[in-house]
Amino acid sequence: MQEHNASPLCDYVEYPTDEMIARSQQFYQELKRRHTIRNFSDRPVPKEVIENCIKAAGTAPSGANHQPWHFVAIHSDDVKQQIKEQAEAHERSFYQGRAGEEWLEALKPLGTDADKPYLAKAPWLIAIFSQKKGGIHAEDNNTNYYVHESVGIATGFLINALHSSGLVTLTHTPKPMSFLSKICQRPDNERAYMLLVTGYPAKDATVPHHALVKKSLAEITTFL
Ligand code: IYR
Repeated sequence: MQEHNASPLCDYVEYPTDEMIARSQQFYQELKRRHTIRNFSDRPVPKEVIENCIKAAGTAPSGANHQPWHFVAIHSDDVKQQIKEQAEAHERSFYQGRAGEEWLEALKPLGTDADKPYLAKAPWLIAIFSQKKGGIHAEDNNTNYYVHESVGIATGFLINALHSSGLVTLTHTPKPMSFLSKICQRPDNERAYMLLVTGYPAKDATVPHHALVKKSLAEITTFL
């Protein structure tokens, strides 16, 4: 290996094999309880929870450790309302034909439509931005690498952290998403990646049957 500065790995934890198996099983059971939810309560969620979850997301691996992401945590009713109005306008044209027949058919079992009341109702919207240029320091302007992969992993960490804190999420990707850059006043080197709606579920929240169908281990895995 090339010479480089490094510290000893001092926070790794090893578990006895039995415990490792039990932990992996428990983790699977925990993640299995995560569902994408579209019925949110307006019950407030402390900012500290959102901060901790974003900190957890920020530990994700990334290309050259450039951490090519920025999270805009939106609590302001005014900003949420602006996002709702613009997202619904785009979604209306999407559902009225822009999506095409095959896509609309694929969405039918989820029951989605152009109305997005949760964008104004949920206590937090987290807009995730990817950065084409940046670097290990926030003020850098170097090339970033594997941006999509890196931001995808960080988003996965964030979803997991929010779930583990006892909140529910919706991964929302209005198409196009450029309006989010304007509303959130993000610079030119950033692209809106996803909008994560988060909060408590409404009392009558439902999960579409379609979303409960998960491929089996055999279907998603090959052991060689
Ligand atoms: N963005 C739209 C449509 C939509 C697309 C996919 I792919 C989904 O899995 C769910 C919805 C909307 O939010 O309604």
